[in-house]
Amino acid sequence: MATAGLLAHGRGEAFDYLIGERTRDNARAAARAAVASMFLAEHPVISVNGNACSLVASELVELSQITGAPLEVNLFYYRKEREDAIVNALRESGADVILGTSNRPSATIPELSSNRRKVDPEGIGRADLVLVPLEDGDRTEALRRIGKRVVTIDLNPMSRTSVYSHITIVDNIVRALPLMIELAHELKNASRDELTSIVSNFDNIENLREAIATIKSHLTEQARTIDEATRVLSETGGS
Ligand code: PTJ
Repeated sequence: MATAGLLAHGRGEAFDYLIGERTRDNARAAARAAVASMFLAEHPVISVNGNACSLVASELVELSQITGAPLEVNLFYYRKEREDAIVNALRESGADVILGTSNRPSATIPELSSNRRKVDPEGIGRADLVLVPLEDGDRTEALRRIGKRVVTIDLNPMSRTSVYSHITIVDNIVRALPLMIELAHELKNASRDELTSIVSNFDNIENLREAIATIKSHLTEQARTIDEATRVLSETGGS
């Protein structure tokens, strides 16, 4: 039985090759809409799992501090040692309040099995928006069913999480989080009208289509590069 989900990163990396390992325009637009909706939300929360924490602990803390969205630990593969390791990493990066830990009160999300059904009543329990990076489809669906706005970061534009979220940033979390921090500094004094207009002009499904189109054109470009390399090799006498 698995005790942690380290493979998620490997799977994600494969998709990073497919988008060309850089932040595309569609991801930039989604990150802008994500940050704008975090500022518009009354109780935004950032959900932290093992993969997100091991890749971007300090950036999660920084984003939480600029947007005022508290951090909540929410684990699929719960073990007290994992929770402690995550809490330590977040604290070392300057986190003050950390919700969702076993010493705190807990509420339950219906229709979700596993430890993730437990949420902090002061965090995801009362949140109107939850940022759930690198998550699985069941959790995204359950959060939507109970009326939360869901924002995610997921390299796979075809995953259930990508499709079911209100806003999906199709990018590597190691690039997406610094971009969100930059955008949060830029938008922190924006008017509600400006933020609302950014969010209402964003269409997640259209954005996912763009992400898939980017993958297609990147693969076409790569195929041309291989053709060119083969031609050069044959012209220079390679066998
Ligand atoms: O820490 P726990 O116990 O709560 O476990 C977390 C799990 C493993 C359950 C959670 O991370 C998970 O569900 O992972 P998945 O379903 O394997 O991956 C979720 C999505 O994240 C997949 O669509 C991956 O392609 C994507 N992904 C993986 N690495 C990255 C990524 N997206 C952005 N940046 C990455 N570096």
